[in-house]
Amino acid sequence: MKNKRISGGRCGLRLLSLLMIFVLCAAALFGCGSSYKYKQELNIVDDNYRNYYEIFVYSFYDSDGDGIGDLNGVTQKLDYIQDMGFNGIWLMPIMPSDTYHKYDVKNYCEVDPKYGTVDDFKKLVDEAHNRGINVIIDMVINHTSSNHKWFLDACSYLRKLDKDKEPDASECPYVEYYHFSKGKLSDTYYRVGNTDWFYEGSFWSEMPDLNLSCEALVQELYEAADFWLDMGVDGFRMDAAMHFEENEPEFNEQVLNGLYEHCREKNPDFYMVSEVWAGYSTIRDYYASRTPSMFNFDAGNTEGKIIKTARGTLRAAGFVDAMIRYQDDFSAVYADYIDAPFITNHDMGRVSNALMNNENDIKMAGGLLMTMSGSPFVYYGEEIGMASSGSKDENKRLPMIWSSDLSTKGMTKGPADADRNITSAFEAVDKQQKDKTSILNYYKRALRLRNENPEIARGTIVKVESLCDGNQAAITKTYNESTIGIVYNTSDEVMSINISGTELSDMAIRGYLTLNNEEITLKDGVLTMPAQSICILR
Ligand SMILES: [Ca+2]
Ligand SMILES: [Ca+2]
Repeated sequence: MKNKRISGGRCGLRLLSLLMIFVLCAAALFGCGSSYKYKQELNIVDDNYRNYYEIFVYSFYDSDGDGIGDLNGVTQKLDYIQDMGFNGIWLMPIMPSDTYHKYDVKNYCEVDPKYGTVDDFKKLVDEAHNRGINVIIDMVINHTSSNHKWFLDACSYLRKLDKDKEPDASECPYVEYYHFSKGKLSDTYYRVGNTDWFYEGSFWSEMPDLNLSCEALVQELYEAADFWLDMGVDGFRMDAAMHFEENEPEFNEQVLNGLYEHCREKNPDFYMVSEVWAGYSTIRDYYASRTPSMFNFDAGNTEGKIIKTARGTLRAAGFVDAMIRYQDDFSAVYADYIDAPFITNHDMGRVSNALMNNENDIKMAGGLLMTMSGSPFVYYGEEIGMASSGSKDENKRLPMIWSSDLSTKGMTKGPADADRNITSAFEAVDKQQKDKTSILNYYKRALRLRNENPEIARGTIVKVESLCDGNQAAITKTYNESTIGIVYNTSDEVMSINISGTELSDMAIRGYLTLNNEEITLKDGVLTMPAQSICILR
């Protein structure tokens, strides 16, 4: 009866407000993020602890419509990269090469024409620096392309050389740049034409190995480094560092250190991260090179500690123990080390595949990575749970999915030999940006937490013993006399964790990561943590 007296207009208003209340209640119930009240001021320290984004330029963003990603495309996406919270990018090789992946260089002082020009690169570096983003590039010095002028000249010299004569470097200096030998020294040696000469190609016949004990070659590589440093490059990612000379780690460490110190003369803030894809103790030992970072293949890869913890086969307490072991072991070899953890990279199946497209586990993996010490590296597409397929390399390097509409500007066509019709289980960037509970927005909050709390990357870890048990674990991290707490619940259940009487008891919630933005509360010393959640306290 009452309703009859209300005019149509007011009735509409009341319905509207009821609807709004319903929407708000639903949002609160399903945790749509409206309740997060812990956004802090940014506190980004300008040093070599950074949040890196690994970019395969070819598959990232195409600026000129030829279907191949390029440097101008990366420049156009710097706002996206910055908005996500990254303050460093690693560009996979950009130097001229005949392969799509470009890990076989033809000229160390040029940009591959498919990617753009030297001027495009300078512009990219300047625009990145304007946004506080450092740029590091892949430096591939274990081998060159078989079409590098050095190798072509050396081979043509050897072809003309009399059978009974030894090569003379004063006639052709490049014969000393590679590992040439009379006779096939191993399975990875290949014949030069129809001569008696062979060369080492440890990865592939078309990637001849360089001889890094040749002083003239090393000087040329230093000059190449100067070329990139002069354009403002902030660091190098050193490819295949343990293969410079097989089974000669001390020599390889000297090569790394020599280049690092050379670059530091020009830029004292120069950064270097090296690929030593090996077991844990080998990675640790390479810190004897006294260069900043080794990729942490113990934490990363599809069977690494991060993915295992996200999957639940390693528990939170075990994950924390691993983090402390990294800290103790790496610092014992090199006090100034910066750990370089990652989940996967361009050589591995993607995290979405390793975790069977389980969105919760994918988020958990991102959260674990983003609370680790050092400089985390995120492979492009990880932030949207992009798919890979099988063991074929091309299928690990598919086009970044900016939109589900493939005709959208900037979409690349990807490597020619990649399988078609590999579908991602998750939405494209444009949709995930609008969805508060997407993987992308989870990463964004995780990166934000790092950018609010410099202790996460730089702090010295101490375990809170009494809170470490199975799927729950807690640590403190202290940097510049400021201490934060990090508490993990890696289980599928809500946990009540009593922090009173521990090192965390005087702390308050500073921020958190939950699967779908559910709240974490701290009441009377008890943290209530939803399934697979991480809480930062201070
Ligand atoms: Ca292009
Ligand atoms: Ca080698």
